[in-house]
This record gives sequence, structure tokens and C-alpha cells, in this order.
Amino acid sequence: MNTKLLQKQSDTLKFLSVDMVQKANSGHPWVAMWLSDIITVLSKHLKHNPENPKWLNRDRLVFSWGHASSLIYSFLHLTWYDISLDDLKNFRQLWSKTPGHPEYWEVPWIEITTGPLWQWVANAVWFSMASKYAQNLLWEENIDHKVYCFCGDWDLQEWMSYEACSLAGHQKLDNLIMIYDSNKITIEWNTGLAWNENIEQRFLAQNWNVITIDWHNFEEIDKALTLWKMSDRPFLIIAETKIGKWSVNKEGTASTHWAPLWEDEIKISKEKAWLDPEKTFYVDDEVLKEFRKNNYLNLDKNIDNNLLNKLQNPDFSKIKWPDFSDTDSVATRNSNWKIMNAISESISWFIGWSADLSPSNKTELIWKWIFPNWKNIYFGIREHAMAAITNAIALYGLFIPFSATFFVFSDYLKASARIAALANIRHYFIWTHDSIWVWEDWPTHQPIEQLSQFRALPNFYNFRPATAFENVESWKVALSLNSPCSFICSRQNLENYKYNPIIGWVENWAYLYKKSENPKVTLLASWSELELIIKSAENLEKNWISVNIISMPCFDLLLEQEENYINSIFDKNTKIIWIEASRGLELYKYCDEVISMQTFWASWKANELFKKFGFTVENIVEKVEGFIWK
Ligand SMILES: Cc1ncc(C[n+]2csc(CCOP(=O)(O)OP(=O)(O)O)c2C)c(N)n1
Ligand SMILES: [Mg+2]
Repeated sequence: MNTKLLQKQSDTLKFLSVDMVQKANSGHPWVAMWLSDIITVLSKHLKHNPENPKWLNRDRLVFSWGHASSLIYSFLHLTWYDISLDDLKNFRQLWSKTPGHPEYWEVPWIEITTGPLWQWVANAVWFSMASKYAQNLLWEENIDHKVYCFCGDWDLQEWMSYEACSLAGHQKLDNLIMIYDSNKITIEWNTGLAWNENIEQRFLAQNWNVITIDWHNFEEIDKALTLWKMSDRPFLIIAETKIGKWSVNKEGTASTHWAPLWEDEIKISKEKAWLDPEKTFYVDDEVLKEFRKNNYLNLDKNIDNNLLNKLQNPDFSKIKWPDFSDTDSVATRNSNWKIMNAISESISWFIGWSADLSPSNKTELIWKWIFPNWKNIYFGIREHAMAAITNAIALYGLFIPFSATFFVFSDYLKASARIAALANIRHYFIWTHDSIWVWEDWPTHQPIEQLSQFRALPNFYNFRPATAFENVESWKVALSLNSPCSFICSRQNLENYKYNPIIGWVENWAYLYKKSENPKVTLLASWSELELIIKSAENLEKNWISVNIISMPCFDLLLEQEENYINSIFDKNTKIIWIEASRGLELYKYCDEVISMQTFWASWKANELFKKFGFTVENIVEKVEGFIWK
């Protein structure tokens, strides 16, 4: 082992990153200072291809820390990715290739967008699980990549890491290695203030192998990285480190997490490393050659390209959509189940599961062998990990995934839904039991604000189909989008209205269901409230009040419709009234009045509660008449 050259490589990596932060006058220089040794040794083990960063069988390298970004970028530059020295000099500038936290669509070989700690740990777990599944699709010998994941104290404090690592141990993921920077410091101070776990025992109990090493000893690092390849289960390296290790005054203090280095300190440190203190962004040829000499492998030689192409560009036109024309009434969770199975039959790599609620969510795919041999993935009751894992399923590059739970428990996975929206991840969230109709369950199980919360999320489309027909159309539209979508489905049967829309259809996100002569009122709803407004309209018309009706399966894209379309369905000369059994504050954008929920619900029979909270024809008619004459 040429430790002298390794040291030179590590120092180059370190000071490139430090120069980046210094030039930007912003960032976290210290992470690079103490991570560079291990990354340098790791670079000898990694299998990847800078000419094709998306090469399917590449090793996945997953950094939990966005705050290690300067190090990640300088590493990518040195290993020949499309990140130039100028890009490094542009660190943290607007629209640069080197933003503060790495975004997977902007930076090559970044597997997934990071920022909220712990998400990446769960993502890494899937990248590892995916390889098992990909082996079944594309033959074992073609897929043998490894997954390397870095994490810190904070990641292991977050509950997601318990969920994800427990699943990894259960699945015996033998190609997953996690390297834990155990410096016992987080932002506030010593971790001992709030955390005192024996990490080794915790991971052993979760069915991992564990080893502890000295972070700065090249040979020890190399030995550990070699040893783990023989492990029959996931492997944790606990690397005992000192935060701010190279700082004369600040070693071991929390402020080095984010504190800048000062000019003199950089110069002294460069001198100590035998580098010219006056030079910045300096890379010598020997170092560059060494980083770039690794065996970069070619594209998949043995993989059937036709098959790969088919998997990566699914033909949705082949789906045989279920026919609901003979169905009088159906719960949308049931129509959704039929639709998902139709998709799954044509697209066998449409996969997913629910967090222990599949009998209620109706997400069982008919070919139900268990992962990794077939498509049903048992996540256990781990909503948060499930959603982060499903994000990674989408980004692995082969699969079209969904996850499922009760709508109210979407709260538990909101952070992953946000990442999906921010990073354009095609992840389908199936959320059933969408309001009061959870039947004698508690207010804790009845969603009130969730719909408004997810409508507030940009680039996230929530479909709340009122009928099985709308449900089919919603899926067609969702599959054509490159964004996350949710399907918010009913527990109870709904009248399966058969009609021809007057203007627009599901792809316009709200359409005119009924148009009257000289209308006085426009009533709007989605889901089961559609049934309610149709019946209310019949009664209003008996009282000579003519009504237009709009069904609105997806509010989010209604926001994107052109003014002309909006004007064609919303008659401004009418009183526009929206009825929705949830909070609905956003609905005022289009409406004069909203009949919605102002409080939590209660524990009782759902149909009785609907009456109690005013979702009855009599009450709607009375309220609408009041609005008209007020
Ligand atoms: C979910 C979440 N909570 C809080 C933060 C803010 N944050 C960024 S880094 C950090 C502490 C990191 O501690 P550690 O992982 O030990 O890294 P070190 O300070 O040792 O480099 C926190 C709290 C975040 N990014 N994500
Ligand atoms: Mg720490």
C-alpha cells in the first residue's frame, strides 16, 4: 500500500473542498477535512463509470450528509465526472452544477437528493434490495453492485434509521455497507446530552455485522472495506473520529460542524501537508492519474438491451384497463385495486406494498410472491422508511413503485413525499380511508387537514376520484406525469355515476358535469361529496334554483389550467360553492363559499357523523339557499 501517495490524494481532495468553501464564503469545510482519508481508500474499491454515470450495475454511493457536498464534488471532479474545476469554483452559486446540497438530476453519480438527515439511509437500503430484484429481472451475473452509505450521529438518532436498518437486517442485505462517522458531536454539542446508545449492540441486535476502526489509518480502512465483502448480512463500520481534527484551537468542538476555516489556518494546514500555501484549487498530475486510473467498467455487456429498454421505457398503452360500465357502486379503494392489478399485469416491474394495511388499502397485487422473488414488498409498520425506500425504488432506474397507508398516516411519511415532489420522483402514494368514513374509529384516524397539506405541496398531484371511471382516467393522467401523485380513495361504496362530461374531463382536473339554463349556483366537489351535490342539486331545482355541477378529481392541476378553461367551467354569474368533508381552506381561490370541516370529527358511525357535521342534502340545500339570498 503506497501510503505516501494515498496521503497526497487525500490532502488534494481535502484542500480542493476547503478552497471551494473559502471561495464561496459558505459551506462546511470540516467534513471534508476528516472524511477525505476514507473516501480516498474507498475510491480503490468502487465500481462505476464516469462515461456513463447511470450505468445500471454501478456501485451506489450514498452520502447522508448534504453538508459534505464540497467533498463529494471534488471527489467527482478527481474521478473524472463531468464536474470541472470551474464548477468547483462556482460552489453554492445560483444554478451551478455544485449547489449547497447535491441534487440527483443536476450532478452526475448523485443517486438521490439529500438534505433532511436519515432519508439516505433508507434510500440505500432500497438500492441494496433492488439489486436482488434486478438480478431476477436481468440475470444474477449482470447485477452484482454494492451499496456504500455514509451516515453521522444525527442519522442514527432519527427514527427512520431504526426502521430502515431493521428492515435491512431482516432482509440480510449482504451488499450493503454503512460507514458511520462516530464523532459524538451534533450541532448543539455532545451527543451525550440526549443520546447514549450502544450502537454496536443495537446493530448486532438488528442482524448486522459490525466492526470499529480508526478512521485515519489507511490500512485499517482498507482491511475493513475488504472484510465486509465476505459478510452474509449488512455491515456497519463504526469509524471513531474527532470533529475538526486538524484544527489547532477547535478540535472536538461542535462549532466545527459549520464554522469556516480562516485564511491562516488553511495556509498552516497546507504547509503541514507539504502543499504550496499560496496555491488554490491545485491538483497535481500524479494525484489526478491515480484517482482516474481505476478500472472504469464498460456498459452492461451481457444485459439484453431490448429488455432493459423495455423496462426503462414502459409502454402504458398496453394496459388493459378494467371496465366498470356494469358496476353500479364501488369503493374507490376497490376500483383502485383492480386498476393497479391491470397495470401490474402489463408492467411487471410495477411494484410496491402497504405498511401492514394491504387488506384495508387493497394493494395486494395478484402475483403475490414475496420480494425479492416477486413484487409484493413487506415493509412492516414502517411508514416513513416505506416512503423513502419507495422514492429510491423509483430512482434505481428499473421500477415503477407505489406505497400505501391510511390517508391520516401520510403524516408519518410527509418528509419523503416532500423529497419526491422536490426531486420529481415518480412515486404513487395510495392513501385510503380518506375522511370520516373510517367507521367508528377515532378522530385520530379521520383526516381533516391532510388534503390541504398535500395540495400545498408543489409538484405533487392528489387525485381524489369520485367514481371508478374517474379512477381509471386519473391513473392514465398520473402515469403520463413525471411527478409523484397520490390516490386518495374511499373506504365506502360510492355511486358509480355514468355520464358524459359537458366540458373537459379528468385530464383538465375539474370538469363541468352538469350545465343548466340560467344557473344561479355552481356546486363543486370531489369523491363522495359529488354524490351529495348531485342529490342536493335535484332538490334545489325542485325549488326553482338551477345548478351547474363541477367534479374536481385533482385540484393541483386545476391550478395550472389556463384562464379560458377556468372561465368555461366556472360561471362567474353564479354563486360558486364547494363542498368538501375536509378543511378545504385553499378552495376559496375559486369559490364564494365553502362547506367544509372546521373541527376534528368524532368516534361514531360514519353515516351518522356525516349528518351531524352537516353533510346531508337537507343541510346543503338550506345553506346554499342562505348563500343565495344573503
Ligand atoms: C431531519 C433533519 N433535522 C435537522 C437537520 C439540521 N442538521 C443538519 S446537520 C445536523 C447535525 C448533524 O450531526 P452529525 O450527523 O453528527 O454530523 P457532524 O456534526 O458530526 O458532522 C443537523 C441537526 C437536518 N438537516 N435534517
Ligand atoms: Mg456527529
